[in-house]
Amino acid sequence: MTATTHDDHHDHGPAKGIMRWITTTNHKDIGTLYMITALIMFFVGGAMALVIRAELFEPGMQYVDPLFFNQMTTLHALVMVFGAVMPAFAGLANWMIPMMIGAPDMALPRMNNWSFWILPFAVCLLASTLFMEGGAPSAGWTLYPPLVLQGGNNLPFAVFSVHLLGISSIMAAINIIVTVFNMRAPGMTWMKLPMFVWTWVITAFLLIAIMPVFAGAVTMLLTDKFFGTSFFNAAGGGDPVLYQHLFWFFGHPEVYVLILPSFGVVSQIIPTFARKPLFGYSSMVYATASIGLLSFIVWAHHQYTVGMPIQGELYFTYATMLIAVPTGVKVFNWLATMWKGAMTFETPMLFAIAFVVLFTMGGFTGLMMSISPADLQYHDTYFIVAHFHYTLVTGAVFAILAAVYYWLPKWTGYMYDERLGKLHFWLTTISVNVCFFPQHFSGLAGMPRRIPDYAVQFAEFNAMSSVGAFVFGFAQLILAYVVIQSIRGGDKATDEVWEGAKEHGLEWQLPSPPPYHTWTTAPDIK
Ligand code: CU1
Repeated sequence: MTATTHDDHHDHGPAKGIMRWITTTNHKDIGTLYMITALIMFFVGGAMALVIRAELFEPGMQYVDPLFFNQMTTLHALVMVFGAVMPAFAGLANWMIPMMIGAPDMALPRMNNWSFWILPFAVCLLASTLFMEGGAPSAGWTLYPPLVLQGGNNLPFAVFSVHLLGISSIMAAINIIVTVFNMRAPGMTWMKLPMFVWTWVITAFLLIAIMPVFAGAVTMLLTDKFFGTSFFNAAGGGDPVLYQHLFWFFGHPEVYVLILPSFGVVSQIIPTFARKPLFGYSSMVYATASIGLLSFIVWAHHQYTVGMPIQGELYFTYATMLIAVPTGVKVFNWLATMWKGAMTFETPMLFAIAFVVLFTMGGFTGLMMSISPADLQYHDTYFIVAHFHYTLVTGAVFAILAAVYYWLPKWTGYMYDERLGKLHFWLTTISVNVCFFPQHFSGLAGMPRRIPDYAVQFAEFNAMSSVGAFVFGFAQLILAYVVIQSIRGGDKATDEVWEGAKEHGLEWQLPSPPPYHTWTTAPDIK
């Protein structure tokens, strides 16, 4: 402000400096803000994971006390889900959806600003519980009662943070739905929508349906703790299992919120680098919609051990297995797209192919767990941890990494360093498997999840897992370096990497306007 002159206050041009970012209503700026937030939170949540893996490197208690360990498992998950992966997809949506459908911006640009700016405050509020007396919530990301009610006074702060995160994602979802329904360029019919747009529209409906359920469930926790209700308290006529039903009615579709946009990303990238149109476009659309619908009717597969009636266990087993059908359709379509294609293996394609292989493995272990009698052995073991990290790390995170490498030149105007990108890919892919593959075995052998110490027979698998985790964590510094390097300049981006996409007319229908509201009337849409 030192150089500010009197005249500057009469300048009604676009806001500059920090004010630009605080007041922006431009979809590209907001997309960038989401992506940067996601990247920072990826490192914050990652640091928490490394605390966990450091403690588990060998049996016995080394670095942290059990309470802090449990706070780390809880916050790692919440930060990664709500602070890293969801914001990353919101960032991709903001950047790409208007451009992909030929719209000048999101439909509700001011609400867009609000839905972003709630997010960092909500995540900080959640993280601030770490510094309160009694520390952060420590009952796991599911916040199950009665354990979560035993914590200190972190509960109201965690619950309010969940409310804010819910408001933020509902507003983002409304914005995406309104944009895609109302602002498609002439000729952009539903069955011409790029797959990334389709997957996000379906995801947005999921978000609007589930976030209020989660908000309601955690509010009931709050009234149980502070207002004398007994929703989840058996002594007062309530039932803790009710919370599990409410949580997973939210929680299962929530994990599809993390994976459906990943499917969209991969469906954009594979055709580009295989130089063939996406195989089975309409079956991809219908498969995504069926996965979205099915995600609402399988929730109790997370709670086979609570003592459900046998009919319930059978129903949830069969319903869950049904999801493998549309998911299989997608995997075969990606393979058929690559079949006899003129494939090249740039970094985005490497991450996309690794996604197809490794996410499918997470899908197979999911199928194993869907079988209720077998799940009694897997429940609450490291097998579950291995399963969902294959779906969410080599699934969702790999799709985000693929998308970042794919679209970074579009965002910054400069090419990323292909050599460093490949190095990042191989280090990431090898280390992530060293980290999570052994957890299948320790889990099947009975090692429980969310514990700071374990029996000595699990020592080798845990040591391997920790080594993999640290290599994985430090390999992500390459990503940060590549991103910063590409923002700062270098070789101008060419059309090279988007050639395939252009040929098949799926992308870049229109250039999107520059990142300020510099026009006074609506821009021409040709
Ligand atoms: Cu589930």
